[in-house]
Amino acid sequence: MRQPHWLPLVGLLLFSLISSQVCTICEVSKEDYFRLKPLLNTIVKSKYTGATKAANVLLSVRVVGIQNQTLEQRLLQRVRDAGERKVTNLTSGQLALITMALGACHSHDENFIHDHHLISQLENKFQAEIENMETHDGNPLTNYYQLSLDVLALCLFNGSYSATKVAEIFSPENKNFYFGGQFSVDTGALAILALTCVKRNLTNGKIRAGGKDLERISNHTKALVNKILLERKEDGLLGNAFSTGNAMQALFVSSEYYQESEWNCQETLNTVLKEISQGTFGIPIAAAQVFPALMGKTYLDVNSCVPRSGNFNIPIPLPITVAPLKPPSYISVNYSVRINETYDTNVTVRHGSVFLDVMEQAQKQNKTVFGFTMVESDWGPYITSVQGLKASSNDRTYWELLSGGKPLSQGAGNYVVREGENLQVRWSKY
Ligand code: CBY
Repeated sequence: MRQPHWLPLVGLLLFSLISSQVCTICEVSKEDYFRLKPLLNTIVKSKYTGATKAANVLLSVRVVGIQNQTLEQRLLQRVRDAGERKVTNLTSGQLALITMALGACHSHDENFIHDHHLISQLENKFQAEIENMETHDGNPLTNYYQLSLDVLALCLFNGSYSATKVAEIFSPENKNFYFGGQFSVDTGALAILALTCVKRNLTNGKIRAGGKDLERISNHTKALVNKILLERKEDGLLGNAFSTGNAMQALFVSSEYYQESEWNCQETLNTVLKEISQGTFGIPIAAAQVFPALMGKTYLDVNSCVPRSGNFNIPIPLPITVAPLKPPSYISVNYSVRINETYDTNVTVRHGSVFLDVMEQAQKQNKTVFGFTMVESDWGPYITSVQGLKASSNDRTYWELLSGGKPLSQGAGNYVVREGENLQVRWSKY
């Protein structure tokens, strides 16, 4: 019997309808779970002194559905400490992360959010960010990564915010999406997650808005998606290894804005797995930020978590084996501070030293020229001043770290230096 001639056409139509609905989510297959072990190790081994670091990790652990009472209790303790004692000292994004971590997966900690008025405090902090933008040439107190976290947390946990304001500030051309002219993939990704949440609430009638808000939010999302796809590297990474997890989450929730052919999710996933095996995500915050995406999850899933029992064997931290004492070997590097002039020196440090060791050594040589201050951030030490000259969010100034004239993609506490390298801290504007 002959097929009716229109049958292939119907097939084609059905196929295109279905494929435009499919979410481009790829995730690590069960057989490959063992490749995530280094991430779990990093997460379990860490001491967790900082509350926001713990919050970021708790959020990921919960969203992924890892069931581990001891780990969760340990993280919770840290996060609660911050929520109880020093909310005023927290930045808006830190409070947003703490709120999301506590609120994730309908645990009992939701009461904590309520009892400590975390949502109304977050509303105030978000407001303060916007007021600072109004008085300081569009510069928030912190940055757009944190403003995105604020909107995300307020949106997910029924705080109040204005969709019109959100549509206004998250315009993709806004300077806060760029550092020194370079689009920040991390920032764009978090903004997409926030905008998607707001869009969902507008569409399902949870919040009301002016007629143009929905359209503007959709347009912003589409433009940000395109900017992220433009930052795709040959190996599939989006931005760099540290932004890729966030970017994958953003692309998971925004698949209506790009064609399947525009992003090969599997390729990105494979490269991330390779990076894991090379030890790239060796600090807890890096492991936490990449984990959800690898399991096909996003921060928008905090209200619909599925526990994943028995799938992971949580490693028990092994006692650290001490290597037999070898006499240390030394390397020498060039180090300079650049403001308008450049101040040079040569420094000898132990093999395996990090950027910060070089800075400390130089400081010992000459405190006036190489003296510096730092604060502990979730990603390790952040350099706040050199020669007494302080970085400022209001002026968009910071101390940039470079090697051979190229900006580093790791902070001072993690970047391992090599013999003969030309290292620099440079007074820069972003
Ligand atoms: N988190 C935040 O507020 C940070 C947001 C973030 C976009 C972040 C990257 C992304 C992330 N996933 O967490 C960010 N960095 C910002 C906003 C900034 C700016 C901070 C100032 C401000 N007003 O908030 C600024 C000044 C532009 C900046 N980062 C500077 C630097 C350099 C720090 C140098 C120093 N003085 O110590 C540095 C080292 C770049 C350089 N070459 O100088 C840098 N950042 C790096 C490398 C990074 C990545 C860290 C990767 C790593 N393995 O250590 C980063 C993940 C991150 C942290 N920055 Co910034 C980006 C990346 O490479 N993908 C919210 C809070 C609640 O936790």
